[in-house]
Amino acid sequence: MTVMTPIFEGLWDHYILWSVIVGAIAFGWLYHHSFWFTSKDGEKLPNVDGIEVGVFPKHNDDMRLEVAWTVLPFLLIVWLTYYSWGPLDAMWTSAEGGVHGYECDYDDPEYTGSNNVMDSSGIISSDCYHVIEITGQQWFWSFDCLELNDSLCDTDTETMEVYGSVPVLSLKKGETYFAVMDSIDVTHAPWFQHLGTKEDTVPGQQTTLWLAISESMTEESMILCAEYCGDAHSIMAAKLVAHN
Ligand SMILES: [Cu+2]
Repeated sequence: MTVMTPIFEGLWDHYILWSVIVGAIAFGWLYHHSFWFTSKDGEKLPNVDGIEVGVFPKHNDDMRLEVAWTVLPFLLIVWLTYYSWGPLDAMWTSAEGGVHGYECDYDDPEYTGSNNVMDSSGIISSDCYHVIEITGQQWFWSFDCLELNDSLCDTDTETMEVYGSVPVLSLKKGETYFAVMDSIDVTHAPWFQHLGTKEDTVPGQQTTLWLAISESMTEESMILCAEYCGDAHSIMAAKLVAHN
């Protein structure tokens, strides 16, 4: 399974790289010290910390070390925040003139759809977007295409192995959708696997999620629930179809 949104692949690789570097330092240090400072059988070591039974050990610290392991991780966190800023900003862009513009005006004679395009960093931008609704409920998803015509948005049901009867949401490639979401019972979260995005649906509160269906999107992908919501949570599935 691949994530079809290159911004996440870039983020993933970058975070994995830093995890490996930090892991190598932390575990290298740990193993080095574990073996280096092991006493041999019968060896008598000098009591550098002046450890005595019943007496609190002498404080033995190193200011440079304390500063280093506070400042370096802090700088790394600042860097990773900076690095994630662009992708996160694109994921949570405004519905009022953000990277996807404004809601499409279907009466505008110049309207030709979202015409979304992906830049070299994987960020998708659009001329305009379409609004749909997603409702979470124990234990199924409901999709509402609102006023959109069938070629832009369509719903259906289908029987899938393991999951049984699941709803199908069919969206058009090159178009960008703004899902306005709600839940009628507990918290759920649709996870659009190939888009690599998920967002909570919360009872009594509206949340939103951008669904930018790029030309490179896989034809069929899964939507699962990513927030534990009770007995049938694991089979609370749906299918996303990206059509031409
Ligand atoms: Cu759920």
